[in-house]
Amino acid sequence: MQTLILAAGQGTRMRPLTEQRPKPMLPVAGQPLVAHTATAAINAGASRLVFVVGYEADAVRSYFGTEFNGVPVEYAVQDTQQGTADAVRAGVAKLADEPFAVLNGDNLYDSESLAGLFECGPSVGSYRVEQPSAYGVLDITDGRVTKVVEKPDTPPSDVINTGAYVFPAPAQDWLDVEQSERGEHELTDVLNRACQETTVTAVPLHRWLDVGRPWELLEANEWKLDECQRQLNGEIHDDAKLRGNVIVESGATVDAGVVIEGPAILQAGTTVGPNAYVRGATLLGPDTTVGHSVEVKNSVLMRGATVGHLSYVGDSILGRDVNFGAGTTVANLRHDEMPVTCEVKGEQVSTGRRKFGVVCGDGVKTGINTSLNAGVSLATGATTAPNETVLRSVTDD
Ligand code: TTP
Repeated sequence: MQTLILAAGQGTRMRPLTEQRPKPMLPVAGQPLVAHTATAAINAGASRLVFVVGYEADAVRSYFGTEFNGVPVEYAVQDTQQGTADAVRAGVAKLADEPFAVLNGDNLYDSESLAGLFECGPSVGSYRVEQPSAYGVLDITDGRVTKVVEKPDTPPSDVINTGAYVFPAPAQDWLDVEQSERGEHELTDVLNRACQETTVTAVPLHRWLDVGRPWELLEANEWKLDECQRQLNGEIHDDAKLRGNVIVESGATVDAGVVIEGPAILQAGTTVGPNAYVRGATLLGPDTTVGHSVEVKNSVLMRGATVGHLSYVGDSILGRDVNFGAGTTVANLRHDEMPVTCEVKGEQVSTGRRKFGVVCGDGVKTGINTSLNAGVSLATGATTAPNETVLRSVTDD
């Protein structure tokens, strides 16, 4: 199945983490998010991948090159991000006149379900949710999709569109759809046309995750870290205790007195300890440092991030080269135990999580004894003074 992977979006809801890189290249269990999408597609039978790239396109190109896991890779460029139908229109120029699959490059899918989708003819991956009104909802009669309705007040079902499709070959000529109310050319309008022209089947996916907002990056890491198998290749002190599925890559160092409870990955160049505690689903990216008396729980530290001494980091994402001064402490729980909120495009949004810490853009530096409140987001390059307490997000403005 020739497969288009949409990876051109600007990822504005994921800022500040997407200021220097496209969202599909954010790290998930030691690989870019979209590498998991591509792997699932290949395992499901993708014979050829075409990435539609745009925003920060070179990052995608240089990671995948011309072949990925034995499957040829090509690229199509979407110059301005005018919506998913527009992205597919850019991509079909690279396709043969045959049926084609489309996947969102910022979504995680399980391979088995995608295999079912690829075998099903015209189809859309579906997923049951408790509150469908926030999604594109599928109207289904006898297993056949009759239409998809965007964010309806009265949803026709509790089954939603996952952004995974198989279109018939003629759909390559159906992409010239009108702009929607939000000013984009939407692939769901093409799906609606397909529902009129042919039989479109809803294929339930076992597992699916849309990674649009920062806490969903933690969820993606929780999912994929959970699938990792223990593998100890780095330099590990005899006095360190590594429990469960922990991966220590060659070139990573674990010093005396360290306790690591998996799942966790320590990528090459990482040093942990002495006397540090790493737990939960944690990704310590390449060249990161977790020093003496530091606890890191259920977090993602991107390349070069440093938490040197006497600090707590929980349920958080630290961008590239972030540096936490000694004694920096992250809050990840509200006193009222309500879900933590986080700023997304200027608005406070519920993360739905009882535990959520902070989001730090690349190059953030905290002064010693900084306290960061739960849900705070710090803009790229933001700094704090010693003893500062940060209660609200710091944006570029
Ligand atoms: P979205 O998540 O809707 O858009 P986005 O990735 O730009 O993020 P945000 O809304 O936070 O700004 O996109 C769904 C998928 O489609 C995703 O994989 C990116 C891709 N896409 C394109 O390739 N081109 C586009 O013009 C748009 C809007 C999305």
